[in-house]
Amino acid sequence: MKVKKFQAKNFTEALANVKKELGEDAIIISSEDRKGTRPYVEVTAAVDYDIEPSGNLNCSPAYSTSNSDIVELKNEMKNLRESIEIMRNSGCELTLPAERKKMFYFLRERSIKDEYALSLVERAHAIEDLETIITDDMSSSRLFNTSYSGIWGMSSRYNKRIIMLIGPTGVGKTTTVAKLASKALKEGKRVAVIGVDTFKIGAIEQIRIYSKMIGIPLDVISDAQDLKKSIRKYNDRDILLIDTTGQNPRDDNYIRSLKDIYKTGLPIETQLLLSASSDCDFLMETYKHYGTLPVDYIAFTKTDEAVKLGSIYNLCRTYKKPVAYITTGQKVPGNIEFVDNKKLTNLILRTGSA
Ligand SMILES: Nc1nc2c(ncn2[C@@H]2O[C@H](COP(=O)(O)OP(=O)(O)OP(=O)(O)O)[C@@H](O)[C@H]2O)c(=O)[nH]1
Ligand SMILES: [Mg+2]
Repeated sequence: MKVKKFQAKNFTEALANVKKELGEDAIIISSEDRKGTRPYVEVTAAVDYDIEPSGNLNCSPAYSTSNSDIVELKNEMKNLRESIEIMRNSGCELTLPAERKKMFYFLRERSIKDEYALSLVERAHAIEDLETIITDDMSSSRLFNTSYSGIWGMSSRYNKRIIMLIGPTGVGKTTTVAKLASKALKEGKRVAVIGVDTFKIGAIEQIRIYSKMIGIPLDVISDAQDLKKSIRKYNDRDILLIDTTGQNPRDDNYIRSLKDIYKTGLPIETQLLLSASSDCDFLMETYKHYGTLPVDYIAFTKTDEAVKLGSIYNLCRTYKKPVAYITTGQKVPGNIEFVDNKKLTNLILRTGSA
């Protein structure tokens, strides 16, 4: 085990130095605020080195160890590793002052990642400050994109909006296309829907039923070339909504077929739909795959089912994408909200389901 002291301006910086030098597996043993004209934080961290496999011990000529000695040694090592693992999982928050520790647990309870919770706690003096800080963070993630022109705003270059919804299977793409189409229609826009047929049983039927119910035209296409024709056909429409079918994002053919759509050079706005009720690790992993496509916005579905919404913050902060809207139930039309950052923050900070 290697133990080392680190000094930095604040805890977050010290933690970053620990990770850089000792790696992700390092554990924090203690942390102290050093006062004075130039205050700093001193963190003591340790890392457990990998122990050579038992084969090396067995053939060591320097000691004559019996089998039972080796078994005992192995058990001790196992126990030691387990203790270290427990310490690692119990985390560095234990060294935070009481008020900050309370804030940290408050954030963790809402599924905000530990490293983000630590950085928030570092910036907040009291729990009441979190709302402003998180709202600011969410706003800065919007700055990484061209400003969001509102759901029906037109870009200056094009006189129509072509919006494609992508995302994991069953996340709510078709339902959301129907919600968006109804809303646009209600607001006086000329709308059409394009369904990408992947021969999944029932998929086209579902969007066909919705289109009929809402009273808008539907075109079913099977590849990128068809899409060009379809867009020409709907030249008189303000909003074209493209419904895709979710497939395994690890499947190269699926991602390739989506990439082909962009190769047409059409000004497609891509909204990645993710279910707010999914586990945060799953969402992060999923984003990595879809993130190879030109995602413009994230939209979170099923927020009504989610108990904790911290993953919205985690996703936005990690991938620097703005949230276009959230969906809040199965009802069509309705159950869709175009929330601003303050409202999103309030949702993230709330406890339990809404
Ligand atoms: N609770 C809840 N359910 C939703 C929401 N949005 C969609 N659903 C439900 O989720 C299920 C799947 O919705 P779909 O719209 O078919 O999902 P999809 O992404 O089109 O699925 P695939 O086309 O198979 O990839 C349906 O039962 C919807 O009613 C929501 O905001 N809240
Ligand atoms: Mg669908």
